[in-house]
Amino acid sequence: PRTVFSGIQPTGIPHLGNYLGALSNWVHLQETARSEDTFIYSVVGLHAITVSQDPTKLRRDRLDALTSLLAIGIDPKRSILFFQEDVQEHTELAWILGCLAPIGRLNRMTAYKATSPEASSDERLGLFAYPVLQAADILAYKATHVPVGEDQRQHLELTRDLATPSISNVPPKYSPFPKTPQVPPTKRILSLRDPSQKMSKSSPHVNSRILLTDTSSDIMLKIRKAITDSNFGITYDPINRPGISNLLRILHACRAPMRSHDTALEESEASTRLDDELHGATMASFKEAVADAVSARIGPIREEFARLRADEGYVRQVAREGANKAKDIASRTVREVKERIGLGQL
Ligand code: AQP
Repeated sequence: PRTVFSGIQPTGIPHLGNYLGALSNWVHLQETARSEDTFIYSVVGLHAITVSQDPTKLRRDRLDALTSLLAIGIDPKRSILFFQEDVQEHTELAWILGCLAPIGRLNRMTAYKATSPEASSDERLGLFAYPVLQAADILAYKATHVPVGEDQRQHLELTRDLATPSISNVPPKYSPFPKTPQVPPTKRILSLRDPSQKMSKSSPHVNSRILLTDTSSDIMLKIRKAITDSNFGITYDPINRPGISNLLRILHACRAPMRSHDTALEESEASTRLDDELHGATMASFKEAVADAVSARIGPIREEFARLRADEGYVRQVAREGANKAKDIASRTVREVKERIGLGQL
């Protein structure tokens, strides 16, 4: 049986990069479930506070993140949906793993270096240590599958190493963690304003990202303004034409039926399939085609989000029930781990 775990930070409404890079795969996995599989999806507030957050905004963002997961099709009858901070075992296991994680290893994490290029003594411990919390998130459920974007590969490798008996023996009798982490080979979706950066919730440029709640006219405007280049024609060339190539990937992914990322964004497939249609297209007509495909994919999500937002009581109830189910599993793991290391109940 598979145990699938993944998380999203409550740092704003999820964008097209989150959706195409990770969240659509969460739904795909749920849709292809066998009866013995377990799906655990979390809104990870403890990760969000590794950078400064406004408490009022964070409260709103937490609810919006969980609402977004319901809106894209995560079904609380089939998947456990919860707020990470409601299950204390995450922090408890993170401390235990933190006592085993080598600092040198954390120092080499590229995601950390990107956030703090010039690490100083003012750097916050939580930001530095968050891959350890991420390892705890995964190991608390002994997850066998962790569908995340490719930017998370290094963190999954740390998780796998912290789970090996030679380092931690945590958790005991734990073997099914895959030798190579389950990262879809999806290329990241890039910022519409600066294709050298990934599309991100925290970029100050609102036109750099398409939100799952954007209207068709928002989408059209943002795609029209997307930075491309002035070369002739529409060709797929991620190195020399990153802006156009990003739009091509978006077009292809939004048109693809929901399916595994193993095939969804294959570059060669993307370029050959679209070549015929786009041969001779102008930049304006190309952008219009991209905007139409994005609107068609996101429209139903936006409508479902609006419906659920009017029913906050339901969303809170899903979170409460999810936290109880998650706690049942995570507390068993933490009990086993504490026994193992000599901290079991006397
Ligand atoms: N641009 C992207 N392309 C593909 N996948 C992406 N992910 C994030 N950005 C892209 C994947 O989305 C999942 C959830 O992301 P997260 O909420 O944990 O935050 P993040 O990775 O730090 O991404 P953001 O959206 O840019 O948030 P902020 O601005 O708050 O840091 C992850 O699986 C991630 O890989």
